[in-house]
Amino acid sequence: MDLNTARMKTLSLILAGGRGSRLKQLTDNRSKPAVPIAGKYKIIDFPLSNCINSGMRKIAVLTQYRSHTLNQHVQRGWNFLRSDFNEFIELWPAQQQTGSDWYRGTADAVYQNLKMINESKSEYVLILAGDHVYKQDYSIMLKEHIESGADVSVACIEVPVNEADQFGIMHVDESDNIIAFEEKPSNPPTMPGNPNVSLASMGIYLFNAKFLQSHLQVDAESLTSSHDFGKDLIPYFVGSSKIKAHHFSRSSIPNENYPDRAYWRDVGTLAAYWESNMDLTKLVPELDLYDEGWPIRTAQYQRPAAKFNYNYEERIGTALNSVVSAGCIVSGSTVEQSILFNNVRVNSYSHVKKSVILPGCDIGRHCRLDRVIVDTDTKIPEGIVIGEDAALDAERFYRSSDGIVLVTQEMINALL
Ligand code: ADQ
Ligand code: ADP
Repeated sequence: MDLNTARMKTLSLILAGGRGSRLKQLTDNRSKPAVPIAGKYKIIDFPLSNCINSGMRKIAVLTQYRSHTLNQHVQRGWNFLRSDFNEFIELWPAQQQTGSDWYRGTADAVYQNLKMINESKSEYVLILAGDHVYKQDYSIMLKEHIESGADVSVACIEVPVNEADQFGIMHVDESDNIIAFEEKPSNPPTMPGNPNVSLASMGIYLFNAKFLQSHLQVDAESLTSSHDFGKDLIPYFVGSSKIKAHHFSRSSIPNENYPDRAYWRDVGTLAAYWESNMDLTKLVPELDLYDEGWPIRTAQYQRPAAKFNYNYEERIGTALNSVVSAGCIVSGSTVEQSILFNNVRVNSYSHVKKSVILPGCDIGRHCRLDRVIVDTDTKIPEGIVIGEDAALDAERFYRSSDGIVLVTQEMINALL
């Protein structure tokens, strides 16, 4: 089968039902894939854009946890594919199709949709996480998968060993057959000859459709399984099926300024979330959002351009090394090394530094914010100082061990 036909016979499933509890109150009212990122996007825009750009245009988004804003985003921003060309992006919410359970785990989420998967008459099923930030050409992975004759391929990336306990960690032989796999090991094995790195699963799986189907059936009936790809199915396939590793470095979209680095972030914790946003304020960010060859799309709304009001007497009213999105007004205040999402107001005499301000926030006059994440639509009252007194921050807001402070409207209400 040529690659083009194979692409058309691939169904992409984006798992978007998980909460992502390590993001704390940021995921109280939304699932992790719906968390805003990089000024104007939501995390799910990355796998969705990758699918479109890779020519994989049969896409289903599997939702469950607090999915309202995610559904809204996908419906409003991603409804441009044409079913008469046999292309679609559909939302597949948990709907108890196979019994009275909601999705019990990632494998069960796919199992509960087997009927629709069969109806799509796909040869290949690409399973993606909805909560990673990266640029990947899945068609390169598909090509390798077909050429290798594997039942399933798992995308992998080298990670520092001190972070490896957050991932599924594998060993491969010289032909990239996976010969061992352990989900989130407390004592992660390292790569041969390199004690500092481990080979991690990216949670991206490419299956032959028939193989997937038969194993999901067995897994669904198992009483001991937690119905999770990483915990149950992938380890089971090692030694019993043809399971291959696909190295992300071969299919990641290169950034010409960082030719040796393949950018991939599982923005699992508040610190990781903060850092991946901060990266975009660097002179040359590792994630290139300006590459017209691999555009990241999102839901677009009508908004005016960003505006800056300078106070000539006091000499304040600028944004330095910052990303400022549409609809923002920075008025007589200083924004430094920060990201302002859409429709943010920063009022006079305030100083916002190294902070991530989500859409619709209003920072009152005379505020100082340093290393703060402010959740959507939060109104910070006049004169509040955040990020200078660790004990006070921890008392009033959420402060992570890395010193990043998260502020939500509920926390502000509790202060008033
Ligand atoms: P985790 O990231 O811990 O590990 P998980 O929390 O299960 O895996 O989430 C994977 C994806 O599935 C996420 O996009 C999440 O939103 C979604 N999801 C979770 N539960 C769901 C449910 N019940 N219904 C629908 N969607 C759901 C996995 C692998 C590791 C691998 C890492 C890489 O298990 O082996 O290393 O991903 O980040
Ligand atoms: P036991 O109870 O003896 O441990 P199970 O049938 O519950 O055996 O299987 C153990 C694990 O292996 C389960 O998590 C299940 O998901 C996985 N597993 C077993 N058989 C298959 C299969 N044919 N395909 C996929 N996964 C399987």
